[in-house]
Amino acid sequence: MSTGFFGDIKPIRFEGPDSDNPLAYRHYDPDEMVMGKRLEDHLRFAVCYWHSFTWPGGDPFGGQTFERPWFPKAGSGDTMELAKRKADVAFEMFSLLGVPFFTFHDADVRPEADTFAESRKRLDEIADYFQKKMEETGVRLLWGTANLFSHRRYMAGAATNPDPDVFAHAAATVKACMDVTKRLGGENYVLWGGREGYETLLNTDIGRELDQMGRFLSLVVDYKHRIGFKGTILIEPKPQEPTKHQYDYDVATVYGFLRRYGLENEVKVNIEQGHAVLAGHSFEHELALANALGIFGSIDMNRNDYQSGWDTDQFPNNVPEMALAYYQVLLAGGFSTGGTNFDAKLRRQSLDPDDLLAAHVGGMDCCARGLKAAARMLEDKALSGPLEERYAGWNSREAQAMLSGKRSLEEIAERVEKEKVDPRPRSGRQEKLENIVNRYV
Ligand code: XUL
Ligand code: CO
Repeated sequence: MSTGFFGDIKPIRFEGPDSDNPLAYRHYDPDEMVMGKRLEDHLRFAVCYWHSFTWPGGDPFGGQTFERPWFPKAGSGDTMELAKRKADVAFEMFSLLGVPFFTFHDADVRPEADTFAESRKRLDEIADYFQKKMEETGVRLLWGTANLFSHRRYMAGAATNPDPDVFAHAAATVKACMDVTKRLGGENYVLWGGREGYETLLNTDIGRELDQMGRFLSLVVDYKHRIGFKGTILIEPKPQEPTKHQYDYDVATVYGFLRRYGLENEVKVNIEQGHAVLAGHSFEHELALANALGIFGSIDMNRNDYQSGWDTDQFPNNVPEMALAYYQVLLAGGFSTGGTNFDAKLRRQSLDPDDLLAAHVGGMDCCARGLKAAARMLEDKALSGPLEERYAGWNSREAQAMLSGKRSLEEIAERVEKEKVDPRPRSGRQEKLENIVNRYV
């Protein structure tokens, strides 16, 4: 039964590139076969609950701009009734869009109660409600997560808090969220260290805080195995915001952290485009590095404004950027448990219900175009051919002997003199390669 929130809008369909219907897919045909796989199974789109249904449109200079029937009225508190109304509209939107997945934090889906036990009961109750909706609509859970950053108890961090009671509270919260994620068949569990960092070193012991964070993550991994959760545990790197410095700065930093605590085979990364940019990298850099280190998991597909310098969480709309990103995803073998989560929010002036739909439709179309361009580049060996050629010298027996540790520094030096080794510089052909990419996008 329709909630009426979106008026009489019909489920959004693929109408092809010539359609001028603002609420139709032009490039995302879920059934289109790309490299032997359906487009829906390549992209594995997910809508996030928090930005689309919980965020009121505020910024540091002003509060709520959106009016939603499930928001508490001024002066009255949030209720489970409203939470269920929100869920009705959320699942209606997932169905209208035809996305296979959604994602949520505990705080997005139920109002917090006065005690931990009551908050947990509310989460369980909403999970029951979700379970029915998921059965009715066929929408699945890409990942669940805990909000360990909004409540004031977490202002100095969750796992990295100087107060062990906060650590314990956060651990209990993650346990509850993992239980619910498992129950709902979630394919991953995400940890974003929203306030796992510091504002000033004057009150911070970094070594101690990293050890706390390592212990916390080990507890999570142990618990995952104990309850038989088959999903992937993912860390979402971000360099700063809300804290001045966050410990999960970027993919390289997270990998170092995982290695230090012996978790590099247990935990992968959820890479967000905007976070990559905040860290001074490109999205494709972070994706390529995660793949090279064997920790690529999933993506949050939302960009920042390139001028503002903070995390604006906008829907993607740049096809060449998407093509390079999905090129890396395809090189990594595509998603297994991961997917494309839109951790993206409307601009605060986009008030209308159909703005929510249009934003997702445009983002999905942009990703579909990018992925298809990436697949064509891959199938044509447009970039991999020149790349192979660039490293071809390493296929020789002597080069392989050096690489595998069979030659000492002295032996290498001896050969350089004896064989008069005299390397000839070769062009990196960057512009030619950039021109090739532009042929595909
Ligand atoms: C914040 C962010 C989070 C995580 C989930 O920048 O990206 O929404 O994706 O906690
Ligand atoms: Co994110």
